Amino acid sequence: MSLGAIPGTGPNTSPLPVIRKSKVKTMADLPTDRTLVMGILNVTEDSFSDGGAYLSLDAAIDQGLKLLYSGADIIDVGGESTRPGAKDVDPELEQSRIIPVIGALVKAGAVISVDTMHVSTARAAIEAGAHIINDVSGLTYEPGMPELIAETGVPYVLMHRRGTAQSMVAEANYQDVVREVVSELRTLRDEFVAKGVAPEKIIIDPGLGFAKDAEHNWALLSNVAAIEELGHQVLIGTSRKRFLGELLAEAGTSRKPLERDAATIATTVLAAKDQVWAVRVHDVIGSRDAIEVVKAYGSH
Ligand code: PMM
Repeated sequence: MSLGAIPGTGPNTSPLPVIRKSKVKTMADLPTDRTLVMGILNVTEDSFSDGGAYLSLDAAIDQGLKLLYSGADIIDVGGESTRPGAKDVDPELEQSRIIPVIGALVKAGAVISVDTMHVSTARAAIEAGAHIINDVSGLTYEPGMPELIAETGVPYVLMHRRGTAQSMVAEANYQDVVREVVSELRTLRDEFVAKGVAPEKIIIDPGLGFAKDAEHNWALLSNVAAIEELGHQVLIGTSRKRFLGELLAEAGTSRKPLERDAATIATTVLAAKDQVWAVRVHDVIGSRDAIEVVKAYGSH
């Protein structure tokens, strides 16, 4: 679909239904009276639930527009799979996948976050109009990332992860996962602040599934308040993750990734009741609807 076909912007009629019309164009326009929904757009070969589906420019832009018209407040664009065991992607290839997509979606009025661990990609994405950097590297962040964030002043998602995509499964060892994750996030946060990043620009994410097994994920999800005590906006990503598949397993077989959206929506309800800033999901409509329910419930 071309940009000319965006509803209201050209002579063509969009084949995409507009579920929710968004007037948001910048971070400042984002609603503050409810949990936000970050829609996932993986322009990758091998992400666990949608790898390869949006690798062409047209398919990626189409999916981004679909997320936008479904009511995504933010679209998280990534060009490198982060799943356990995933191969590293060269930053140049990563940029060739995502920069044109970011440009098109910014033009369409989307607020964009960019899922990258690379300083050069983060810089190119910001130059292309991206609003937020979402860095899942955790304790292994690239040198220069705090300086870039301090220099540009863009909001930054600081996510907890131990090790790399190759090593993180073996690093899922904790005595007290909530206490240790909060403490490691505090240290990371302090490093970024010491290098000039404004504390209010830092969004904290406990990194469910990153060097965490199912028990660790449930402990963190049910103790979001301890993460919120760090004093930052909190982002939670549960969408279609393995711990939900394991919860719903039958006869020893995990529920398939594409059949985990109802469970994901249930976690959105829990996160929204805990007043997290945003949830990162594949199925935007379900989570937006759920958040409206939580908002109505909370106002009575
Ligand atoms: N999870 C994935 C990728 N990026 N970013 C943040 N901030 N938090 C997450 O939980 C997170 C992330 C893995 O999921 P995907 O492969 O479906 O994108």
